[in-house]
Amino acid sequence: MTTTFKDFRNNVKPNWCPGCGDFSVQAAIQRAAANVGLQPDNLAVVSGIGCSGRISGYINSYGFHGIHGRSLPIAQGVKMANRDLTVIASGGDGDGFAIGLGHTIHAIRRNIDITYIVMDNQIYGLTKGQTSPRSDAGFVTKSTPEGSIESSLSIMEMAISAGATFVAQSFSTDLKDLTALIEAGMNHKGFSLINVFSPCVTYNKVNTYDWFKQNLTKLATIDGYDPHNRELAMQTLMKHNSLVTGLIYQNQEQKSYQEVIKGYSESPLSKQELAIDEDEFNKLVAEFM
Ligand SMILES: Cc1ncc(C[n+]2csc(CCOP(=O)(O)OP(=O)(O)O)c2C)c(N)n1
Ligand code: SF4
Ligand SMILES: [Mg+2]
Repeated sequence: MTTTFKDFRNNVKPNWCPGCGDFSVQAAIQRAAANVGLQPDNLAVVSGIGCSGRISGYINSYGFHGIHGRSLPIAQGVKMANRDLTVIASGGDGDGFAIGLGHTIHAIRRNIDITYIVMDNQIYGLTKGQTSPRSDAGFVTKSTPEGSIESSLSIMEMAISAGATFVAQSFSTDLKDLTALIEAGMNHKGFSLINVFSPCVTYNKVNTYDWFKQNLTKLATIDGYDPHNRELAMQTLMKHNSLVTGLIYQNQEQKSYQEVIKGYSESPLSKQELAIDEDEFNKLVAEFM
C-alpha cells in the first residue's frame, strides 16, 4: 500500500508557537517518509528534550520522547534491536551540540544507519531563551545580558572532521529541499546528519527568517560544487561561514556499523525468540554461583 504524508499525521496538535520553524521540519519528515515508501510502522522517531523534542509525539509512527541530549543512544539502540526500522533521531541544537555533543561525535564516527535531524534555532527555546553552543558571539539573552563571550560551534566542519559520511544543512522554509535531503539521508547506508535552521520566533530575534534569507547560500548555485569532495566541502564551509544549504558531503564507500559488526543477525533481535529452556537457565545460574 502506498502512503502519503497524511498517513504520518496523528491527532495531536503541536503546541509550538505560531511561526516556529519546527512545523516545517515535521511536515518534511512526514513527506519524506511517504516518498521513500514507508508505512507508519516501518518508522521510529526518537527525540530529546526541548521544544523540538516534541516532534516524536506529532508523527504517526513509533515514537520515543527520551531525555535531554540522549536521543542518539536511544535511536542507536532501537536500530540495533530492529534493523528493519527506519530510525530518525531528532532534537534541538542544545540537545545535540551541548549536553549531547559526546553522543553526536561518537554516533558520527560509528556510522550507524540512522538519520539525525537537528532543529537548530541557535538558542534554548524550551527553557525560555538562553544561549546554546550554536549562538553567535555577542548574542544577547537573559543568560548573557552583555552578549555571549563564547564563539559558535561550526557543527558541519566538526562533523566532517569526525568522519561523517553524510552531512547536510537546510532551512525549514525550503520544504521541498529539506524533504529531498531527509529522503537522501534515509536512503544513505550509514549515519546522516541534517542540521536544519529552524527559527525560534519567540526568543531569537536575531537569526530570523529574513536573516537566513539574506545570509544563506544554496550549494546548488555554486558552480562546480561536488559533495563527494571532502576538501572542497571544508573550504566551502569556511568561505561561507557555514551558512550554506544542501548536501555538503557524502561518502558512499564507507560501510555502515551494521555492515561490519560481527555476529549481527540478519533477523532483527526484536523478532527473535529470546526465551531459554530450564536446562540452559540452570546451567547459566550454576556458572555464576
Ligand atoms: C539533564 C537536563 N538538563 C537540563 C535540562 C533543561 N533543559 C530542557 S530543554 C533544554 C535546552 C533546549 O534547547 P534545545 O535543545 O536547543 O531545544 P529547543 O527548545 O531550542 O528546540 C534544557 C537545558 C533538562 N531537561 N535535562
Ligand atoms: S519557544 Fe521558540 S522553539 Fe519553542 S515553540 Fe516557540 S518558537 Fe518554537
Ligand atoms: Mg534550540
